[in-house]
Amino acid sequence: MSQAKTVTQTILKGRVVAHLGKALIVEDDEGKTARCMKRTQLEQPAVGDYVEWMRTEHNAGRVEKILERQSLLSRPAKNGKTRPVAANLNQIVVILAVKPNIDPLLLDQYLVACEFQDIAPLIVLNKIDLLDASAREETNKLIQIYKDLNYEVLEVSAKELSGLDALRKRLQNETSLLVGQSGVGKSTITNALLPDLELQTKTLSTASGLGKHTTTSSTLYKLPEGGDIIDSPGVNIFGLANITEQNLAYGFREIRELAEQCKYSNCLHVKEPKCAVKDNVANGNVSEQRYLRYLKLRDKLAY
Ligand SMILES: Nc1nc2c(ncn2[C@@H]2O[C@H](COP(=O)(O)OP(=O)(O)O)[C@@H](O)[C@H]2O)c(=O)[nH]1
Ligand SMILES: [Mg+2]
Ligand SMILES: [Zn+2]
Repeated sequence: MSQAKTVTQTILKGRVVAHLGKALIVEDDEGKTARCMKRTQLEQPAVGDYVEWMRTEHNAGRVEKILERQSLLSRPAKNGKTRPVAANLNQIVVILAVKPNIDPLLLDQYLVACEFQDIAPLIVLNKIDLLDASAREETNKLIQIYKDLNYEVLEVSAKELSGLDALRKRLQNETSLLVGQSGVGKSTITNALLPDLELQTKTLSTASGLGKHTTTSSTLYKLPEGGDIIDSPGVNIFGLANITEQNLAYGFREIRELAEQCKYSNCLHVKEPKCAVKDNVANGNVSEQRYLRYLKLRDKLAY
């Protein structure tokens, strides 16, 4: 051998900031981005993952390793598999619009998913500017149920830019995912929180080489105050797909807490005798509305 090939590839540290089908955008410590593929054997990286990668070309590379995750949010995919949506999330921001109305069943479904994935939820009520006195009263009643369960609830108007400072504070230095039905104001809120959204989007499209950044991809945006928002268009259906009857019960905080007082350790709080949950619904300690939604969601489980 005339000359041994000793090209030592430098291992770089980075974070996955966008996921576009097969390609990933990885950002290095200096904020520079590269379009990456993953090593063939490697499991699918998710947006938010901290990774080790190697440069293969000027602006391209290969992800070699996924560093330990604090959390991973997945959603159901074809043939019973799951797809990673976002990694290292600290919180899920559930956005609801007070008008035309809050859908409490959907809220509970989101909260169950958060409890199940062990990611802290933050409830944000948007369009507060549209509340009239009677709707205000109704909203307060509903929200009190969640405050009593120690859920944090913020009220904002993305349109009038009110309540946003409190929200910014709660997002600072966290990695958050915004979820909510179409039309509740996710985009309006994101725009208000990210003054340089357009620039960040442009940087990512350049890095992806795809020209226009596709809306079907998951993307991580940086908040000016520190912290990130992950935007994942397909995430609204992350719902109840992996959730069993037992997990659903676990996802209702008040039910989880009372379950150990039920006569049967496998009590599902439906028809079983000596059920502490039903007793507490009867005596008013547990919100009957929540309990009825628990039963409704049970019916929705695909079993
Ligand atoms: N009155 C009012 N309208 C809002 C507010 N936030 C968003 N909207 C409007 O609600 C509609 C849907 O908002 P958008 O951000 O696109 O919702 P998304 O589908 O969740 O992204 C738009 O017409 C917004 O202008 C708000 O705080 N108050
Ligand atoms: Mg939108
Ligand atoms: Zn029970």
